[in-house]
Amino acid sequence: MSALLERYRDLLAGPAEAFPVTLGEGATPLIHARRLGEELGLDNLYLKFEGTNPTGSFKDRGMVLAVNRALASGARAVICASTGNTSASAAAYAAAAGIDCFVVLPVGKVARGKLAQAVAAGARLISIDGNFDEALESVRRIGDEETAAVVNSINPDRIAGQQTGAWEIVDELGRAPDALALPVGNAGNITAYWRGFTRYAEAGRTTTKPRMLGFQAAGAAPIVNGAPVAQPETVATAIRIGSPASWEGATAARDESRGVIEAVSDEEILDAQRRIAQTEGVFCEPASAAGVAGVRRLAADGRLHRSETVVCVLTGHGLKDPDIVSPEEGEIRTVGADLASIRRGMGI
Ligand code: AN7
Repeated sequence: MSALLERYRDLLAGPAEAFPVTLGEGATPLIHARRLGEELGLDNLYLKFEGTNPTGSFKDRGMVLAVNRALASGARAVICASTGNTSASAAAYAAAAGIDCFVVLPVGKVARGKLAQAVAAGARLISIDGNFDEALESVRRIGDEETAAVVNSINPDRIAGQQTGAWEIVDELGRAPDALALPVGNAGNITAYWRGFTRYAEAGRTTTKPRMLGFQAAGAAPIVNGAPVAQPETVATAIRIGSPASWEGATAARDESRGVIEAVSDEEILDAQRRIAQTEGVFCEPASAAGVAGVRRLAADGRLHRSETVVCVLTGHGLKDPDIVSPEEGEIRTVGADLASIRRGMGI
């Protein structure tokens, strides 16, 4: 029984509905980032580290609901398009449910750890000579044929389950933060968080709602540009998406919350990823660092104030994409096995 879905049953599900499939999702740490906050000029900066979810990303919050409901409706298989994390999550939950999982992936653009997860869980991988947007278009059509339940965020259960991230933050802080920052790819998560805060306000569990701060990679920034990007490119492969399915949800979140959706460069993303790890010990994947890169800019130009409570959602674990930080030549000192050589290697 999913403890996450049980905890928020009153907002998510009927009283008698059963959720037998669980991997222990949710209840992720909200870390007060004092050292990083000092660097950025923010006294109340928090990191919601979604990398501690069972498959290492926020996708598990919605996948647990989507797969339980697919199972209950008699589905024998699920299918998704993915830049990596959705496929890793779908593969794991489908395995736990005892049903098949098909994943359609953009060739050569899925991080190694995510591929390994899908393969290990026994998913059937279909790699296409195309990008995520083309993969999702095909999956929509196959979904219409009803051979497999689609578990991309066009499935409303995915967005519904992902609201739990917002609810956990309010429950833990005792109120909504002043601002919430996160990366934007297919735009499901920014849609889900905003819906979650709004739902909590309606239920009387918060009196305020945060400004929503969404960040796309500069080479994959359709919402910022106001037009789809035919050939999206970024080092943050998770958000290499040119035609987001939840475009309107994202702009509604931005406009209703008086927030922003801006672009950050690959260089800013990778720099933020390193600073998060080196100041807080939290290793997230590149896409996840986009929110922190954006917050750094907003704090620097005075659009975020020192005293404001800012939560950055770190959407996925750094171990998923180890190639991004493989040591370059010279970063590892190779020395003899004797103490003197090791001391020299240490520089003492
Ligand atoms: C780490 O797995 O789209 O804006 O197919 O893996 O809700 O799409 C992943 C997206 C941010 C963007 N951070 O979230 C997929 C996929 C990480 C991600 C996003 C993704 P959305």
